[in-house]
Parts: sequence; C-alpha cells; structure tokens
Amino acid sequence: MQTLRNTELDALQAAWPQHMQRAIQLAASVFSAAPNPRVGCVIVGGNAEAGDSVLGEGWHQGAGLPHAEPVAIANAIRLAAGSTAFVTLEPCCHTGRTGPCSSALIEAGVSRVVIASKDPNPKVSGGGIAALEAAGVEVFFLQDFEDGARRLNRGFFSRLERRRPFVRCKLAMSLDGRTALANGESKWITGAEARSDVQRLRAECDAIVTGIETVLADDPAMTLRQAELGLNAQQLVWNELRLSNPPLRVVLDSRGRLSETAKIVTEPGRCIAYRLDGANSSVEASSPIAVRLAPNSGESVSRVSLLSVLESLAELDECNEVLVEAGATLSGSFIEAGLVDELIVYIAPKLLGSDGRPLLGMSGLNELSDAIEFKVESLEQVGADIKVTLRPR
Ligand code: AOF
Ligand code: ZN
Repeated sequence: MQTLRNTELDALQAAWPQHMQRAIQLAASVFSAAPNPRVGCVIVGGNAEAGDSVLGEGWHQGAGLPHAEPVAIANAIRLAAGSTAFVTLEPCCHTGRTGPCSSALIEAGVSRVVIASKDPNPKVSGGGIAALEAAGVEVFFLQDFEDGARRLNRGFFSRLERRRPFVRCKLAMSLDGRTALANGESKWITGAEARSDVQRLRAECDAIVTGIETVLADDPAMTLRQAELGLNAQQLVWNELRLSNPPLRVVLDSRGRLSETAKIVTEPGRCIAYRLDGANSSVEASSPIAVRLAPNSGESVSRVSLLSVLESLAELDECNEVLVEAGATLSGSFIEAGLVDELIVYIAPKLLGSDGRPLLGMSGLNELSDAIEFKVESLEQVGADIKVTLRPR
C-alpha cells in the first residue's frame, strides 16, 4: 500500500481528493449505521476512453444491509477495466452479515483502491488491503483524509480502539449560565430549532444516558421523534433503519428507584437501568425494565462507575456513540471523570437570574489551575439560540 499526501499526487491523480471528499459526503447520508461504520464509495473510470467519469456511487445504510462497495458496484453503469474505487474505510475481507468487499471489488475488475482510513475491526485490520494486493489491485492511502474519515466513525473507532463509546454531553442554559429557575421550572429554555437539533444528536447516537433524578423530576421520554427531525423525503428513506431502531434509553439508577410507569420505560424501544452491584433491589421477571448491575465508582460508593457503564454499553450493546442528556450532577460527574469527548451547549439569549440553577454540579475547584478547559470546535446560531461545540483539552 502506498501512502500519499494531497501534495504528492501527480497529474493523473489530481481529481483524487475530490472523489474522496464525495465518498465522505456519501457516507454521511445516514445519521448512523451502528454498530457498523458509515462508509462511502465512489468508482471512477480510469481508462482513456472512460476518462475520469464517475461510474457508480454507494454508501452503507446500516448493519445487515450491503456495504458501500457492492452498492457502488451495483449502481455502476458499466465497470471499465482499470477503474478506481475510492472508499472512506479499508474494504472488509470477512464474511459477516454480508460477503467480503475486497472480493467484490476484485471480481468487478477494479484496478486501484484508494482508502482514507484503516478498519480497526480485528476481523479486517489490514486484511482487506492484503487481499486486494494479493489479487494485483493497487492500494493507496490518502492520508490527508484520514481525520475526516475517522470523524465520520468516531464512535466506531472509539468502541474498537478504546472499548468504550464516544461520549457527547448536551447541555442547555441561559445567557447567565442557568438551567432552570430556583423552583426547578425549566421547560423549553431553548427554542424549537435547538430542540430539533437535539433530535439530530439523538439520531446520531446509539444510547441516550440520563440519571434517575432527571427521570423523577421531569419524566422525559428521551425518544427520537421523526416529525421534529425536519428531514426531507429522501433523508427519511436513507435513515429508515436508524429511525426504526431508535437509541437505547439508559437510566443510571444506583438505588433502583425507576418506576415501571416512567415514560422512559414505557415508550417503544429498549430501556436499561444500571443499579449498584450489591444494592439489594429485586426486580420482577416480567418488568419492562432491563436491569444491569455495575460496580461503584470508587470515589463514591453510592454511585455506579460511569466508566463501567460505558464499557458495558460498548461490549453488550455495541454502542458506538452515547449522548448524555442529564442534569447538573450527572453531567458534571461525566465531565469530572474525563469521560466526555464532546460537549454541546445551547445558550438561550435570556437571563434567569442568580437564584436559578447552575449548569453543572461541580464544586471543589479552588485554584484557577483546577479549571477544566475546553477548545471551541464550532459556534453557530440555531434559531434564536447559540450552539457551542467543545472538546476537552
Ligand atoms: C466495508 N464496507 O461499507 C462497511 C464495512 O456484519 P457486516 O457484514 O455488516 O460487517 C460489519 C463490519 O464490516 C464492520 O465492523 C466493519 O469492520 C466493516 N464495515 N466494511 O468494506 C462498508 N460498513
Ligand atoms: Zn465490506
């Protein structure tokens, strides 16, 4: 395999970045393909007669459905010998829910495969590249697209490389950093557009994690609501699989206080409650709540270990991405534990006053050097509100 930077491309390879960019764009047609990665493929004619024309395009829509490469092959008008396939991820070489893509590309007569990331799945992990090369197909790695390709699948890479999901934490506050009035009244701090944006965050994750205090106080449904997503007809079709498999709803319920009648339990879809291992709480076999036990966090014997919960969601449910939609205490604990990979804060342009409730329950920061720092990734206006996306430093 040859690794190339964009500056090293020759005249015949000049359009490669454009094709790879298109493959990344295709992969992003779905919110999630979980537990599979999102992958896009563009097949380009490579002989003098066919020129550099795009012969076929495809992307993976979700586990159980065909991978990106066979979709692009099937969509190709004709497959000229000497064509080049641009794939955002190394083609697979295993037979899982579908057959090996490396074989499909070889059989289709593709001469060159250009990839933007290697597959961390131990069943593939270089095997796809080796299979292609063994059949005489040239393989190139376009290094400048690796960040973009990994970003598409940050959850998938996180699960396979760190054995835990990528964690996004969503918060909403007023301009003066309050989430509710002192009496707890908080409904709709942000506007409709921001709420619809949160629906998209939910559509991208595999599990929504919240705390029992939030459930007891607000009885949230934590569901994916198609009508609020604001998708066009085509996007609805592409995301059919995702929409019919909504994210798991997870409640951290150390002492087993979750009621069977809470909306988070009764809404369609799965709900899992994590309780402290050793807490003598019994559950009826017929209960709609799937209970799992987790060890305590070490720091607090009365709270479940957040890391254990994340590891359990990665291992047992193949969760790639988790969205934490919780109150000040649990969100603060996730941040303090260093388990948040991305923080999204919606800021409503209104003042709730100094008696209101603070954004996060984090105390004991006495020195400026104790401050938890973030880097602003993006800043945008969503309806009347401001959305800040941050990464921990
Ligand atoms: C590709 N192209 O579009 C995707 C790939 O269970 P399966 O058969 O769907 O295989 C899932 C694994 O295949 C997944 O974990 C990842 O390693 C790879 N995904 N590979 O060549 C694709 N989605
Ligand atoms: Zn494949």
